[in-house]
Amino acid sequence: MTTFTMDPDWLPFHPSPSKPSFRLPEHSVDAHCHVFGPGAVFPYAPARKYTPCDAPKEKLWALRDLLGFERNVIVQATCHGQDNRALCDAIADSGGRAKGVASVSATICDSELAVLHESGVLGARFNFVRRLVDARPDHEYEALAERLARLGWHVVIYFEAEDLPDRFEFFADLPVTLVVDHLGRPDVSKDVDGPEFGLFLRLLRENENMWCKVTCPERLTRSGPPDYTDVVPFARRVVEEFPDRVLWGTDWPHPNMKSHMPDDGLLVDYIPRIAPTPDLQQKLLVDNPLRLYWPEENF
Ligand code: 0GY
Repeated sequence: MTTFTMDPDWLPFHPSPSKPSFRLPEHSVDAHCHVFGPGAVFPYAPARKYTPCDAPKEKLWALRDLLGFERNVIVQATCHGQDNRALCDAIADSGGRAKGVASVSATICDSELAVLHESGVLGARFNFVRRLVDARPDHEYEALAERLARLGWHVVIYFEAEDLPDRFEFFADLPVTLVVDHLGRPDVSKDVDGPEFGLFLRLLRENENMWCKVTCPERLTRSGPPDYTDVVPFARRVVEEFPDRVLWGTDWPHPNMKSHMPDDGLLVDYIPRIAPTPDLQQKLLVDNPLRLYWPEENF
């Protein structure tokens, strides 16, 4: 049995999150969260860029119930590389209340993709954040995107805003439904009406196959918790302009946070600030994620 020691500067998830004041609508989905290990059962990848603390499925289910979510979308984290066993184990344990987004290699064969699909995986993540993964050639992503689209999957893309000008056409040309992580990671000290965020809004405007997670104020903020005042205009702009293509999630257990560890209950209380009406909340938390991840239920 391999044991792992978390990085010395690793911030563990909040030990006792508060119960939110905001009452989530019925059937709400936490559409971006992770499971880590436990490393003794599901070893972390040799090529990982960080070693986290274990964040097993049981803790995720407890958080789901405390916050008032019904379901989870678990996104494969880079510390597990392309070994999706911890993810699939969690989905299998969820009683139909979790779906997954995997990480897959360019050489994955159709039968392996079929096994993931059967397990409840409906998407793959393409990660372009250099501190998290080594670069892969674009043609690998293009070929994979075509294969995944045929399966009815979508692709989650994670990138930094400063890389968008170079990547704009590449993303626009990927022939698959795309979901952008964490608002495209804008620099929120800049103007929400400025050219940088304007480019991101243009990407969403010109490509109706693109969705956006309005997640991670805790990663983007400079003004800090719990109000994340500087992130609100960015997230709210996207929610209001693209109400049918937005998703929300906790990002528990919040990998690689350095400034602070959010209280997940207070993160839920932030939702009405970016989705101020019951109609927007229903789309963000229920209708959109169910349409993407539980299409078989025809809500
Ligand atoms: C996130 C963000 C991060 C990490 C990962 O897969 C990952 O390792 O996603 C990050 O460090 O920004 O989405 O949880």
